[in-house]
Amino acid sequence: MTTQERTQVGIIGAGPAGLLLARLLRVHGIDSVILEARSRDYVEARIRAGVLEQGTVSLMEEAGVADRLHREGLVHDGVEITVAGRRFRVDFRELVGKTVTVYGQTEMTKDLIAARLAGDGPIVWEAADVALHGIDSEQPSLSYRLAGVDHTLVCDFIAGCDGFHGVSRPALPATKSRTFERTYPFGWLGILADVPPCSDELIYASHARGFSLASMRSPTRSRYYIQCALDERIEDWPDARVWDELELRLGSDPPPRITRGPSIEKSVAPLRSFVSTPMQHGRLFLAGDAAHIVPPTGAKGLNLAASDVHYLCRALIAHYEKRYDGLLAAYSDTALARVWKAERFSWWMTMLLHKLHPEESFEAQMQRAELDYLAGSRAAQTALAENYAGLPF
Ligand code: RFL
Ligand code: PHB
Repeated sequence: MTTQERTQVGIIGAGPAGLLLARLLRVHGIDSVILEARSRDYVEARIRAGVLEQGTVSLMEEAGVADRLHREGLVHDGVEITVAGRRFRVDFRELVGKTVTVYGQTEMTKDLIAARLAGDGPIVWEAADVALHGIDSEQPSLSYRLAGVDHTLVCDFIAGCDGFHGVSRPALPATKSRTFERTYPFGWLGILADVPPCSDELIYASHARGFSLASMRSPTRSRYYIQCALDERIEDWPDARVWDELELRLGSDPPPRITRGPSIEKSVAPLRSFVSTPMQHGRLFLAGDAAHIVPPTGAKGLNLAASDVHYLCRALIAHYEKRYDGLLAAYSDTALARVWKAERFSWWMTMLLHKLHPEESFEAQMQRAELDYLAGSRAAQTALAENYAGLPF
């Protein structure tokens, strides 16, 4: 038996891109159905990003889901950078008049799911075998299976918000798409612990033993990362070893006040830069990690998903409210112009701060010179601040 349903926009994926798009469309009276492969518990427990640009916060406001974000989010005016034990600060507010907000992607996801389920429309959890059909036609559709029953969802448009491993990007015709990729020869080992953060702001540290980052989720929850080998085994990193390594790499004068505690999550993630162009074909539009990946060093992944959603939503509103399709036709070019700049910034931050070259090599000297330049130049710090706090969209 096959059940057939209809909606205006069929959205694949209940990550931040899919959920934010659905919410913004609802605000403008446009219907959608979200198909999500995983369970609600799984999606709400996933630990990921933590830093929101002002533009992302504004979109959450526009979506009417920013109350808790404003209550609990931590507004940061800048970041600290430690180079071989010497610490300096980049002041976003002073240099570019902007701030960032520390609020977990997990919390943002929970807020968006709660709003959706309060009457916005369905999220089909654990939708199996989602497949796209007729993206070149005016009536594309999505098929999926739920609890053994086959369903078809007929829509006007499909939004592929299903992340890097989803089914949307492979549905673009191979002859018309092109991908660009760079992998890095290291990963990040991350831990989450219910201990107070070691500093009021994030600390990015470049050290002879490798990069590390001190971040946070709240005044009582810390998130730390260390550069590690790609094949690193979590079993080889008991908590005590992680804390010892963080103390060495984050060490500075005065030293940060690192409070140790049991980890509540520990994982290794590879670093990757990836862009698939174009981000649309026929009636299929990709947004977020489905179309591009950045290494986490610049804290851009979630924020890029948000800016894609902004452009796509604006284009769909123009279609439904004004019967104007120019913005839809330009979606990929518009989104990619911002994506490439964020790719460049994330690649640059990654290459600047990680241990990549032998100590005595020319490349290591270039890295030191660039870090020294950043530490002492207002112009260099302004460029970092402008990109980290987020280019306009
Ligand atoms: P997501 O979050 O991957 O969501 C995609 C959703 O689609 C579902 N899905 C499917 N559903 C139906 N059918 C299928 N066939 C499906 N295949 C997949 C998935 O289950 C999932 O629910 O993509 P989205 O929405 O584009 O959001 C992107 C962000 O999640 C990502 O860019 C950020 O988390 C990246 N990132 C960071 N971004 C920042 O802006 N600031 C940060 O500080 C930051 N830190 C990070 C990060 C990512 C990390 N990891 C683990 C990759 C730190 C880490 C460690
Ligand atoms: C995080 O808190 O998870 C985080 C913060 C900044 C980054 C990456 C990750 O650059």
